[in-house]
Amino acid sequence: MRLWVLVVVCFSALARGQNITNVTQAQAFLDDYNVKVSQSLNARVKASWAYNTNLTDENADKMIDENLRHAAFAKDAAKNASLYAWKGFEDPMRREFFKITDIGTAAMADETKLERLNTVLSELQKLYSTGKGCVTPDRCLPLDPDLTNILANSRDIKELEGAWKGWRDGTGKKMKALFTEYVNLHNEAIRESGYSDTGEYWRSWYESENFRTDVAELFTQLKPLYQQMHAYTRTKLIEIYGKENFPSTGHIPAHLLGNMWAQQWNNLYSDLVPVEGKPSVDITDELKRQNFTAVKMFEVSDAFFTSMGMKEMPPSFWENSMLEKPSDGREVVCHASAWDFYDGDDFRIKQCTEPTHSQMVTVHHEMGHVEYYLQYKHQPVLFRRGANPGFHEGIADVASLSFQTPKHLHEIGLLPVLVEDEESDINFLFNMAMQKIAFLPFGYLIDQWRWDVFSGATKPEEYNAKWWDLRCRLQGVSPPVKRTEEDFDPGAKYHIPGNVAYIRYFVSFVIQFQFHKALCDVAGHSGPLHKCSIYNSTEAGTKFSNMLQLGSSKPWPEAMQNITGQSKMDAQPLMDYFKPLLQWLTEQNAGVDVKWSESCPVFAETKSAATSGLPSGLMCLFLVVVTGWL
Ligand code: BJ2
Ligand code: ZN
Repeated sequence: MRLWVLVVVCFSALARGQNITNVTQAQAFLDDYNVKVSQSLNARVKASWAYNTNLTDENADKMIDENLRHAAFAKDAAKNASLYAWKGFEDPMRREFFKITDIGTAAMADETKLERLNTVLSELQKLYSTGKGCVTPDRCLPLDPDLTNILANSRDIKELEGAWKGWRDGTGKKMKALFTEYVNLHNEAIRESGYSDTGEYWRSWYESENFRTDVAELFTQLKPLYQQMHAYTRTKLIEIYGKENFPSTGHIPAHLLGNMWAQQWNNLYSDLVPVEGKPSVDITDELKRQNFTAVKMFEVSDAFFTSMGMKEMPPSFWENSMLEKPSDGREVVCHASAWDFYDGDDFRIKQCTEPTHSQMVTVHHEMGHVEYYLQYKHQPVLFRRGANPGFHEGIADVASLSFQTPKHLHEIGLLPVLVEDEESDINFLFNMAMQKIAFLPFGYLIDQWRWDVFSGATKPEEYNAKWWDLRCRLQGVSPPVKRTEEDFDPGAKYHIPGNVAYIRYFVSFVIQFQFHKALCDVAGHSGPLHKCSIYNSTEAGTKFSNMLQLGSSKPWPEAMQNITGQSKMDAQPLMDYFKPLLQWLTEQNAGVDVKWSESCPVFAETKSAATSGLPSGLMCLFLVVVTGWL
């Protein structure tokens, strides 16, 4: 009798699994799914926006409820989709079914655990976004705009050190336990959806067996360029701050590069400018002089896209976005982001915009994301994504490669004087390299660290040490003050508590030059790539839009082929773009060892290390007492 029951159960399970082959029925399922998923995502994103623009406990609870409700919806839809024999369908139907079944953390069966994961994530987000850094014990400041400005503009090494350490004490240090819990819960959830760990799941978005080796090879190929930038920057910074502030290992102390994470160095442009006496290519002063408001900065960016015949931001964008840091006392997530509300109508940006060159680049970046959302909004909901996450980021940066060319800035009145000669070219390329080349090892290493954390190769008791191993080895930067496992420096970077994969940015910084080159060709540009601007080119706009409209409906190599004529990631356009600068840097660095030691400096070696322990007066007293006692 028991055996009979078992046979019936197994048979009906088999019958339930993957047996609907009727394509018309499958299409009806997809149509119905698209209506429902759009509503479900819209409600979820609204709750998330509410929390991100007002970090209260009440908004956190609502966001968590919405996340759980949507997870239940996704799980149910995945179950229903698995009734279809979708693996035998043709693309794009097969592809859409796959995406419905690939539900990430929503696969977690234990609802209490899924709720806990969501709670941990909202707490991590809040710790980061409300964190303050104490530059001195009685001077505690938020990241935006205060600590950001100190890192960008102060040349007082003690103040820089205070801001750098203060931010890490005020954020990452408080996250270690929560982050460890998040890693375990996230992995557990992801394993239930069939991946070995979260890193494997994140890499699956690139749909390539070779993705890890592909990015490693690109990184190796680009390393010589970075080494030249690093060596030149180090020489100049030693002139500014004195040799005693630099370790003998060849590393650059991480607080001296103009940015809280030393990820992009262009805030040092005026200190390090290759050829003095030329008009600046940094527009910060001009934005301030012309009293640029946040809205004006976004209007300038909007005009860039429309000049190419691309889509303008809809009225609701201007009504609903948060383009400035609120002054009503609300705590918000200031880290800039772009938002798709999945109703085909509501698209927003949230940015605590300041009138600086770096922020103008970010304005274009976020608007580039929204342009992608607008272009693919007709696609089924699950194809409303980048061809891969690196595509979304690369697309986001394409406009600003043209926007920043001195000729264009001059034309739109943001560079008062235009000088076009080889020396000015070097200055411009140097500013771009401080953004693009300086970023490469940073963009590469974050997920090298996280992939090992998720796989378990890196244990919680070595989180910070492994982080600094990578920072020292790959980026050639070292901590200005001693670090231990009491610290959790990865947590001081938005995307770690924010649960946002990062290799997308490394991919982006390579492929955006492929996109730029392809669009410049279509725009009829001749001459060096770094001089090209696609502003006003409707030919480039059409080519660009056609690719964006694909969303993720096809595997990314097809989207790449569509725009560049070839299907692979390729570092050559980036190298071509910077070729004149590489030659110039190599000449400047003649006779300089452009390398640095593999491992971090041993702490006592640096001046800061010596002074960061006991104050020297106290240390002397201690030695006198001990010697006397002996
Ligand atoms: C400033 C920028 C992100 C971005 C935000 C936060 C995380 C994801 C989004 C997504 C977009 C999308 C950022 C810019 C270059 C390097 C990196 C950094 N903020 N995100 N919703 N950047 O990519 O815009 O807006 O649709 O996928 O973090 O480290 O500063
Ligand atoms: Zn982005």
